[in-house]
Amino acid sequence: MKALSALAFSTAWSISLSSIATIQPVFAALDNEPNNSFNTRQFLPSSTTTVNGQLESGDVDFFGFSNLDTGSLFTADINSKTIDPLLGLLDDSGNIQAINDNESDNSVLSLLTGKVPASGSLNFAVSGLRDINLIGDHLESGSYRLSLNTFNLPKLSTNPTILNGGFETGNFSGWTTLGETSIETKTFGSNPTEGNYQAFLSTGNKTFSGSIIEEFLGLEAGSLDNLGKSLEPLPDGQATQGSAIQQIFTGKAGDVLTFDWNFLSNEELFPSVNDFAFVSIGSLSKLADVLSPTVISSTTDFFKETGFNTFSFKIPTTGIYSLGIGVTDWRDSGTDSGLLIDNVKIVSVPESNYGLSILGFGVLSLILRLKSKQQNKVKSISVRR
Ligand SMILES: [Ca+2]
Ligand SMILES: [Ca+2]
Ligand SMILES: [Ca+2]
Ligand SMILES: [Ca+2]
Repeated sequence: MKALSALAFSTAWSISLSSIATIQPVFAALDNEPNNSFNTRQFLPSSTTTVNGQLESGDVDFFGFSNLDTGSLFTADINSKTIDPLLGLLDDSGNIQAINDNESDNSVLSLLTGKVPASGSLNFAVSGLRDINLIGDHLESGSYRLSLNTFNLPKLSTNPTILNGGFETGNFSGWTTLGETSIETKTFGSNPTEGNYQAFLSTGNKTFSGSIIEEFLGLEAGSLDNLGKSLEPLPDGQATQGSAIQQIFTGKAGDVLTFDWNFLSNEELFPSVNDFAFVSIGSLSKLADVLSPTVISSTTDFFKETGFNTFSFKIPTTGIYSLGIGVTDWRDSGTDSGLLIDNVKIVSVPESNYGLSILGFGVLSLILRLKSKQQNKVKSISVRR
């Protein structure tokens, strides 16, 4: 993700703090050589959440975390002022599951997210930039900190109607969030469409895979991949990593939900890296993708944007609805896209009242016409006099 305002950073930080506040206190361990292969990995004591390590040229540090809560989500990141790191995730047999070199378009630090497997174990390898096979093919040398956080998907509650739809509280009150989300002002480079604040979602930094987003939003497994595949000609793409927000509310038949959105991207116009923004309410659909014809150059830190558009959905029957809005990388995670959201609202069109008011207006105008006729009669009488 691109440079964020101080406000955005503090918001993102407070959210990540609140989500990890329920887990154990931080226990730090030191990197202990030799730990240069999966088989000689350093097993960390239970409750260890941080490793302070030292990487040398050609060195790889393998670590094993254990006794984690199966099914909980995790973020693992490397911070360093001296090296350009790369982070690998391996399964319990040593097979590489994921690699991250740079967490976003403007950071060389590394970050991986996912779900703790049934074994309750996670295995990581810390190496230097571009060492995607984790064999020490790099010249980086310096200290780093590997941090692991685990947390559960947020608990959902139902609002009586859409709350904080314009984000004017300056936070995500009323919403649940997953991934890299922040509240932005006009300093972002694109003005809010309502008030002073808007929401921003990114495909860079602390993002989650499509399958975890689907679970978060209560979508059918594979539905994000299927939507992405419908937008490009090749058959094998995946919604690799993204962010989403959700609000569950009670909607009345005939009411219309609307919100404003602006899709931003640094991606080239290639179908194979067709990042997209989406909405789910009733069904899942695309808001915009990299190939959207309306993409214009951007006044934000992104290269291009669609500008603000308005999404509209008429509530078919009275009941509880889940509104999910998100953005995801497609196929790779190398180049970021984002989504600005503002002015989420429900426009009530109470049909019975509307009908009554038309009836009422009709009756009133009839009375006025009758009165007018009477007055005219009186007038005419008086004129005669
Ligand atoms: Ca090592
Ligand atoms: Ca890197
Ligand atoms: Ca707003
Ligand atoms: Ca991308």
